[in-house]
Amino acid sequence: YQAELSLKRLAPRLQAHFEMRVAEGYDVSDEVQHEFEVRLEEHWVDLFSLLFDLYGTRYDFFYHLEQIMVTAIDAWVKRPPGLRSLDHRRANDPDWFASEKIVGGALYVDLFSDNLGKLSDSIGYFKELGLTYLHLMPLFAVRPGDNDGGYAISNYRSIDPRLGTIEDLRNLSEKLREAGILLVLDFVFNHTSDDHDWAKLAQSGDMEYQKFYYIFPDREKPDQYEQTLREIFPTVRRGNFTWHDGMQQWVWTTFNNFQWDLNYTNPAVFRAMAEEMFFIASTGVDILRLDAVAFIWKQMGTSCENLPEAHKLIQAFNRLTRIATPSLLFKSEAIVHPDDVVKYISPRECQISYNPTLMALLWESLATRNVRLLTRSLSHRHKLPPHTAWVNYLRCHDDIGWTFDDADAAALGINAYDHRQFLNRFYTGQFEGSFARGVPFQENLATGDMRIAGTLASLAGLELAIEEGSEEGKELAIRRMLLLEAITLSIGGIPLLYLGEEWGMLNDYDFVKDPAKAGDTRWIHRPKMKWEFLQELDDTIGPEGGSIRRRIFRSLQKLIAVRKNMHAFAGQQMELVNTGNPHLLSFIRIVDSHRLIVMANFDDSPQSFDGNRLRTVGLGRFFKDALTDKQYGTSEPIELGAYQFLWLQRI
Ligand code: OTU
Repeated sequence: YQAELSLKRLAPRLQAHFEMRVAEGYDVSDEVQHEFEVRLEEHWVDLFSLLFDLYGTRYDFFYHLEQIMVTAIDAWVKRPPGLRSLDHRRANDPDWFASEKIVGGALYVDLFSDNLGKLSDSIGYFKELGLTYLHLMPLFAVRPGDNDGGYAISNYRSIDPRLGTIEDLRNLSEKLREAGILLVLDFVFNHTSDDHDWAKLAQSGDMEYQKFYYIFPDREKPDQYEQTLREIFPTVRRGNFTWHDGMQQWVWTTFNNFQWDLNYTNPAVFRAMAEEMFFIASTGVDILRLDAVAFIWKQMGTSCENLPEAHKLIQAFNRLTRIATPSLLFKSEAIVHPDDVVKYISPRECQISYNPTLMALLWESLATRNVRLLTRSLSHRHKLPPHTAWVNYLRCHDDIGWTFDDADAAALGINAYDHRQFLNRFYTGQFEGSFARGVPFQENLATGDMRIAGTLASLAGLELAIEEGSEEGKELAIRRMLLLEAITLSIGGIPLLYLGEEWGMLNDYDFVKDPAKAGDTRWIHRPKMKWEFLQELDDTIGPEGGSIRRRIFRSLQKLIAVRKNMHAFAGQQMELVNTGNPHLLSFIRIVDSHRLIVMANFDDSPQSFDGNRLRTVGLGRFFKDALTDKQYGTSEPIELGAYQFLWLQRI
């Protein structure tokens, strides 16, 4: 009743706002306005309840509510017609992103192609590799010096001049759309840079903007909060607060000192960030990656991570997009405990999410050569609600953290603390027999905690093998890389490559020469693209000759092409197949009448699987590997070589 009454009271003001925009010359037909109103009706009660829960006790709640709705109207009024027609199509097809045709790639504009203008020239490259989804790492204006790889944004409405202009971004997004490639950009909404206008106003003593952040005159509150907080970047600074000399006050900075956490208990912050979100969306973005979702709400006496209000905030942003930009999806970046990761995933919150648990456990399986923990986790953690999807990846611009569930490990007799210590030793190459060449990220000497940095190839053993000149080592490393890729491409969800992977790029140790990067080991896995690699694709060298890089590129390209051709890889549904062998992972993918069995050997020695176990999975008695066409049957053991995988289909 409250919601309806509020809408009735708001309606004339919203009408007046529409009329004002028409008078200003915006092209708003009755039909366009009507569409907005229909969706507003549909989502109003939800939106109102969310905002009321978050801000209803404020004396000026109704004022903020109106401002927020005006923001949504403007987003719709100014929405380019091309995006509006996309809005129609996708609103009627809530599973549009479940397609097997979607394969993603992520890159840094400057490291890949210098700038946005030149990036358009690479559309042919993306198509050749088979990508249909492109995540550009943050490209907005940033503070001078260290900017955390673009995550310290000083202006969400202008592009870092080294990369181009908003016009360049619009041009690129149009070209990508014509090429059938989705555009993904970050919405870095937990914090701004310390030189964002809001932060500068706060520094100049403006109270209104000091309330945009968490600012404290002394240590009293910070010390109380610290009792229950984790440290995310402990090598940057102990604790979560930074002293600001100019203001003579403490500022909440979960990440770097120059990244100021926004204060979402203030509805003006919600509205201001909604405006920035809609601006970013208007450049033609299909998916927004919601950065650091876990941290956006704080509450004394808690960990200030994954709080119920954080979900409400994202849901409120989601409702706004359903009303004003319905084709836009949210991708959750919650690199936290698996129980918390899934809480962000729903059509009403984030439709898609990174799958950090699968990522970590694939690396875990590679180190242990055993899929028990992976299988256990998949058995109860892979399934998602309808109209949502995992984004499956192996590496990204960030570190690897061992975020598996301690109880999943304990059920198998694995001590989680010890196991993480083992994995850290393994992936930093300190464990006897390790093939990996990773480096520690954010090692916390107080807790013994650390995360791992390094490229896919270096972590999978290619760097060490090249250094040792071991042909066998190189072979095994390449197989490990392709094994992991084959899983993310087939297990259900959107696969996401981190570009450079397709060439087996090794760690780049030169980052230490740049003072703005030297303190952050993640730069080791952010190398510059080397375009000369493309010459190595020359097939006249013969299929068995040529470089390691060519083999990796061509193999990955083939895996992608085969995936995009098999409808069984659409969607999310996946059932594990009991292999009776701790080194072998197997699962079945079923979509309508299409089925496919994936088998993967995580051991470096051959493993055998009783074909009989596949009698009841509906493939028939004879089937073939979609990648090699080799035939198999239920009456014989299926032999898999070191790190071999099969995509088995009916003949
Ligand atoms: C994100 O990651 C970004 O991906 C990082 O590149 C940024 O540095 C950071 O936010 C700040 O913007 O701590 O090590 O989910 O693991 O959000 C990466 C929890 C990070 C964090 C994650 C964060």
